[in-house]
Amino acid sequence: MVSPFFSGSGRNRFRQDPRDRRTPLQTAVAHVPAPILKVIMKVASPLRLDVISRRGVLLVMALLCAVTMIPGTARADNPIIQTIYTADPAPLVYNGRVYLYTGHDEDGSTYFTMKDWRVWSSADMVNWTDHGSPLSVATFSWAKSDAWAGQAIYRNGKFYWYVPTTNRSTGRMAIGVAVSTSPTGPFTDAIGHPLVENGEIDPTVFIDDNGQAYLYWGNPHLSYVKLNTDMISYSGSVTQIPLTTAGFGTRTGDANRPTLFEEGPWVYKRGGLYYNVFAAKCCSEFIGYSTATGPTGPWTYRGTVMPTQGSSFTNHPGVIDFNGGSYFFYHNGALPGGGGYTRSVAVEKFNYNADGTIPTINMTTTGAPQVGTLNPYVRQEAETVAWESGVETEPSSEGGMNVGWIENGDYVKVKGVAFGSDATSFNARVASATSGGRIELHLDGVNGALVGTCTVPGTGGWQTWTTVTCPVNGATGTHDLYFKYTGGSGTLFNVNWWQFNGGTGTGGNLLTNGDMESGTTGWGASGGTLSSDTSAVHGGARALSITGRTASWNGTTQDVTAKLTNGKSYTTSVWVRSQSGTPSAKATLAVTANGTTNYLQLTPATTVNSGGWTQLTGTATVSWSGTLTGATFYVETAAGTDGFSIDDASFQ
Ligand code: FUB
Repeated sequence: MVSPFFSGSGRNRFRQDPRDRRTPLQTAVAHVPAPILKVIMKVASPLRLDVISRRGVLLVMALLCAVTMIPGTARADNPIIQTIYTADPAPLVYNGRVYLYTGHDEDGSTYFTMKDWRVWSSADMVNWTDHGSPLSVATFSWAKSDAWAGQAIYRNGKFYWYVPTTNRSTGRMAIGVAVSTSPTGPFTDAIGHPLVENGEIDPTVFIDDNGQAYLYWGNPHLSYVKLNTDMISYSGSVTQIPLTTAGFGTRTGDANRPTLFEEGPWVYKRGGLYYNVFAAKCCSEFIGYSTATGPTGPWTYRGTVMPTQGSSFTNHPGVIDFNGGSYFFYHNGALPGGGGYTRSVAVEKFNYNADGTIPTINMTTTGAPQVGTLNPYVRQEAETVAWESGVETEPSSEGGMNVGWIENGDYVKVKGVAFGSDATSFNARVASATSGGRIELHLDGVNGALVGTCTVPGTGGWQTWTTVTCPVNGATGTHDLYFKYTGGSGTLFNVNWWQFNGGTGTGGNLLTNGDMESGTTGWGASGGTLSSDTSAVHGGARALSITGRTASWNGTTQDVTAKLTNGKSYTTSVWVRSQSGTPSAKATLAVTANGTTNYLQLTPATTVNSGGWTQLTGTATVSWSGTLTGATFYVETAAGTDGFSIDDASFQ
């Protein structure tokens, strides 16, 4: 638990004042002057015989470089994850969301003590949903330790996650590959043995425009193999990329490492140019980059992306384009208790220069601006967080994660919540093994305007869930929303999800029973058979399934005729899961006016699968001429007749 403002003790053994985290040695060396550190680094450098021994050297250095905490004052939203320490970011854009794959530094680590990998996602770059840990060292029966820096990629309906971990039988670092049909897992070992092994680390994966996939990795060398289209085997031999000073810059003072390349390559292609962004010149590292006209070089060193900054002696790049912007992910030691082995992932937005070069990017506490707003009228996960104080997350018995270890005064901030003009009530899914407490709804600050208070009762268990409702007054426009949790002493309650409600037709969800918790109420089928499904749900206890479809337009339907406003823009969100296959699903509105029916596509057709839930989302303006006589909301497929399920739908 690394939240900056908590106090007291709960059932979490990690809950402690972060100011108490430093060991006496760390405290003693926290202010070692920089020139002395440089001397230590020079002495340590020749000892670096291989990656593993390098880590030993770094252990000494890290103790000497241990940092002091950041005082608990109000701050912006970088680092983007605060509930645990995270490292080695690997972002992936998929279906309109950014999925962020990270490592996980254990609390209080004094080495790279990393047992599992984590997944987070965001549609707006500021509110990040915790998807927990779908992959760990234990997933690989042949691995013994070290969940270090990996990267995931999507191909042919599956997600492949390449990770470095230590092979028990050889004692060397090897690259494993895990696979899942969902970006959030669970992931399984795809082949039951290392994909490649040469004692080196930090895989990055890239698929070129012609379909050829490449896996690169290395420290101290930089190697690649050509992956086959199955993504779990390769052709040809492992090839070393020549580390020339022209390609990777010049390092002085280390005869064994004449170039700046250290580790953490991130290879991608943009505008016909191949980029290799990497951690440079240990230690402390900065981020440098090289470019090439082909995927295997020859590379030309282009300079610094992010200078050495902050209190982590490693850094690690991840670069994406998302929603028209470019984003640079990295890690630092900026959270309380943070440092070289207790790192945190952060992100900055940037613009490429006109010639394709990358500008110098500095670490900030502000982070990236929000893309759009967050919709409070659809079910939102409690573990979707822009910033938090004092809470943690854990797997929920209802699926996904829940927020827990809540104590009096803890809070969660959700950024840029678009209430519009008519929030009238608030629902939250809660559980408490004690006597509960209250959820206060504040705008724009933890002590900002109070627009509602929900009482949470004891429910008899931390995973015994009930839904509470309370009235809301004054939540209009767009605001940062603070859930301030209050109550007595000790741990109060858990929260799984929340949702605001508003008046229909003016901003609230037009769909009846959008969360499917009332069975098939409100819903129909345009062919096929409808049923309320408890076997696989996106949230709550029920989803809605349709089977026996004989045409792609056979789908789940709901009449919204009486609820529409001519010329109004409506936003759709619905979670879909196929029962077989990977059909393309979409939401459509059939609008009948003056005897003519027009079909308006509400969301892009999006590939869904049977391994997990995929969100369809889009915004469209609904208009008609003459008298409206019918309007039907459909979820259907672009082709095929696979059965599918929907859950947590909104149209507003
Ligand atoms: O997180 C463990 C190691 O530290 C990674 O594999 C390297 O890139 C460095 O960040």
